[in-house]
Amino acid sequence: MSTGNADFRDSGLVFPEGFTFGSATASYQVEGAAAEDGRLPSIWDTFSKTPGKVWNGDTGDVACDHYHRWESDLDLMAELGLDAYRFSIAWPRVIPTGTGAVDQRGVDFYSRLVDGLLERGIRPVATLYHWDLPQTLEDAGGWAARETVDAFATYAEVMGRALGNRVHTWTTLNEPWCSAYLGYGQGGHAPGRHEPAAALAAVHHLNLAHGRAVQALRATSAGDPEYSVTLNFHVLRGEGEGAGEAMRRIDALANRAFTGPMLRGEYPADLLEDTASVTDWSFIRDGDLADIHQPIDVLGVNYYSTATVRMWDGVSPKQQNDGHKAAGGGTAWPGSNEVVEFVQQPGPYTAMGWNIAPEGLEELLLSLREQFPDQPLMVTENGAAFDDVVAADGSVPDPDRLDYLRRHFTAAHRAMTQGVDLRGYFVWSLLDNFEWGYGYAKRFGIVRVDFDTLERTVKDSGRWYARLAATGILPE
Ligand code: IFM
Repeated sequence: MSTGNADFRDSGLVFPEGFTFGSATASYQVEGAAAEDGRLPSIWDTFSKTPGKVWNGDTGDVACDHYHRWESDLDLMAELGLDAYRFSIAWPRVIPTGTGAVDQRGVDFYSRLVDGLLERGIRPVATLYHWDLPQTLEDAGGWAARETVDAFATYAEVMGRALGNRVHTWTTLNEPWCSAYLGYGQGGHAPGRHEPAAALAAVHHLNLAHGRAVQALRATSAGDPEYSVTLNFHVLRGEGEGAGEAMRRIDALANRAFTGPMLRGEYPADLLEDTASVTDWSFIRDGDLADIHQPIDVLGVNYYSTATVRMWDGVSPKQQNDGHKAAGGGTAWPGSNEVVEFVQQPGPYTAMGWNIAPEGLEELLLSLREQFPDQPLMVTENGAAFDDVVAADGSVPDPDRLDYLRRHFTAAHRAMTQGVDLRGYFVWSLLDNFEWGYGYAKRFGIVRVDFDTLERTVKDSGRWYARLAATGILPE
């Protein structure tokens, strides 16, 4: 079969029966309706309205207008044959000031969404936190303050009671690395702070929020949902003398700072040592690690590209090609900023400037299997931004994205043939949407959104993915 520029012959790679083919979005990136039904500002509303923070001054005020178009968006997912939809809940819709009164209109929106998914045979995979912290909580200290953890646990209880009889999988946090280090250290993400010690406090409070939320969801969910968290792992390569040390340091901050407490119940000793000049970690209290270390059914893995690090001599102009170049001004690497640099990697690159390295996904999945042999895995995000061009007939041929996905699915399949327990794969993203600091300039969707008319058009990659979801056989 051939559609547009896409060639859909089968590769012969077969995914197992029951493998989940899904797609993902996040509330602030798609919903719009920023001031509707009682929703109050999140840190991303504030940040995007601060001049110079987001490309072109773009905001999530309208985004994809998914808040109003959710039914037709669900129809689109059904047309694509998705097994599951990974969405996030906007905390400031449900508890607009972060603590206190629940706005039932917000809860009802997600309840309708979940019912709509189930009616169409699509499993709801709900993330509690994909970066839209109620601004009121940030004003009280944000993730650097322990009180935010209590507020999050209460929010988790509210959602567990409301949706826990129908949600298939609960995910507590999406990419706490970004929330902590880009939000409080590097500053390229909301709330845009440049406080290395606060970034590390945020790491701990996010870890604790995860554990407390799993407990709260378990206590309140009437059904039998699965529990998970999604981490964006850094797959590292090293260069030059001391490459191993550079990789160890970044692995500790980026990866083990989360997997250590969540999956082993301890912070890595080298992380505490590397960061001793920044903080003494006295925000860790007795009992915290036991609270964080909750069993989860599936570990969510987000993967886009690799990163290459080397020890910095402290003299040459510092390279910082870590894939997060959106101006932040601060550092995402407290304790290692003056020691390690991120060097340019060989291409090819996506429109984000991220290198395309499908072998990194295979390597990551194998490494997680080795580190956590009994932990089932799920790719909760993988995809690519490219500068799509709409064809004269209105179709959207996106061969580069299609090729990116095909190669990454192949890599995941290779990992599975080597024994990795990978349960499913969510393509980022269902829709072109608000790409944080890049606004609407970067398109990740397998469905195009025209941001003037809000019209949706399935791209060639979307049709290719529908074929994969329908057959379980990777189209070439
Ligand atoms: O758009 C983001 C998403 O919100 C989190 N993971 C990475 C994606 C692409 O940058």
